[in-house]
Amino acid sequence: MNTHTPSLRLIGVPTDIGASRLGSAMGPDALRVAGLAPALRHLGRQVGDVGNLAGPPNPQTPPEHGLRHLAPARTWMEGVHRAVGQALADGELPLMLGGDHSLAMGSISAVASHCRDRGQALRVVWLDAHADCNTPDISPSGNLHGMPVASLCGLGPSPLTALSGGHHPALPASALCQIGLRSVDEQEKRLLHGLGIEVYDMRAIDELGMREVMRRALDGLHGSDTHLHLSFDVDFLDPDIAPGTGTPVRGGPSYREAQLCMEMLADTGRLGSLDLVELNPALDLRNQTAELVVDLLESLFGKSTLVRADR
Ligand SMILES: [Mn+2]
Repeated sequence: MNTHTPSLRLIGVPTDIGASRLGSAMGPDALRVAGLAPALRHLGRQVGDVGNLAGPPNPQTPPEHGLRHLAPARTWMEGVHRAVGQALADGELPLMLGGDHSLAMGSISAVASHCRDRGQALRVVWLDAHADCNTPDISPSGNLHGMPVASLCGLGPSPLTALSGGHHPALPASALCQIGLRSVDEQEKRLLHGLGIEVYDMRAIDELGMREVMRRALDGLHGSDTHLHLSFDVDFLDPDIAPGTGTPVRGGPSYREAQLCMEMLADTGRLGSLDLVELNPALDLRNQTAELVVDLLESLFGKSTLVRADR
């Protein structure tokens, strides 16, 4: 079982370079204002905040060859990749404070390299309203935050797919599991299907219930040596409870469903790294979405109502 409890390393990634709507660059500070670090310390965790990574500004230029902002976005991803690799090498748990979801190309490629070097299995749980599985050929917008899943699975231009030390693809599609999807582009559907990614869309959550979805998604993790990476897009949540995000889609998980999701992730004891992305304070109401995220992350890091016999 997991005897070592790693320190958490908060890493701010203040950029919206992969998105159309500006504002997720302010996400890291909104999470700090909402009291993320003290809340996690209150649970007995060691928490260090290394501040924000630096990177190029958002040039707000139109797509070239189906991609927007490739060169400066790649600079951000390299910075994220290095910071995550360093945190893992230091035995800490990197927690990315996004920023838009394009940063996951940097973080997950680094996690995948780390696991490959150690011969450790990797499971990536991707909570999102969208599949983020576009490529420049099929993307309606050219925005990079719609492409991390395809890029990590080896589809897309080499500046994006080759982040994992030239290892191609960064990870097998079978390592990924997506939960909460309810807005997938037509050609993206075919790509997802072709890659064979395990997907639980909102219909699956309706029909099976969150408990059974999470049981399947986390099957085999308890008591294993698997590294669990969580990529948590705020638009996973229903916009009625989480309005502070750039691409909201109605019909998402409720507060209780999201809590159960976090509690079951915590129960595995395997969480090794985390992206928290697409929080947009410019669209939020009195920071309520950031506060909700802090509440959910408390559950993710072990807050529970009762002493649980299974821990
Ligand atoms: Mn996303």
